Amino acid sequence: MRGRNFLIGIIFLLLAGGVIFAVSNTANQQSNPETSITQPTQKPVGGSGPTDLNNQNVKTFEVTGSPFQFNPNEIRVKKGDLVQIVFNNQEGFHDLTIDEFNAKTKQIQAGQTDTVMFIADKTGVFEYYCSVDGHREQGMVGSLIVEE
Ligand SMILES: [Cu+2]
Repeated sequence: MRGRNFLIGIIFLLLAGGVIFAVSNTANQQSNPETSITQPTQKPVGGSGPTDLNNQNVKTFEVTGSPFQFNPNEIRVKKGDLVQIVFNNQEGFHDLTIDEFNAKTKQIQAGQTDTVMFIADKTGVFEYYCSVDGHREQGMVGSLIVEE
């Protein structure tokens, strides 16, 4: 009689353990999609840029390059903004450079994309340009306007 109770006890414990395991497993599965949704939005940061994105106001711009212009050729931000420029090269061989913020994409072929990030920590009008030989002189420039 005692042995039988013991056995029932063991079985009960195993069942209870199995139920707890199953419950915690489904709980994990339910919370997983949430974390995989929030993670990408927290790290759109590519390449060389500041890593502490907390409390930063991220402004993202898509700029396309072609011979010999940028579109748009004017970007307006506020001082302190974390600026992300996604440079899409449509035609030719180009980059996007802003000397004052040490921002520079790779020089890329048509169809390629590169992204730079920087903090617009000073006000003024700054030129972004293509640093491939002669392109700046041919008008491949734009204005980054940082307002107070
Ligand atoms: Cu160029």
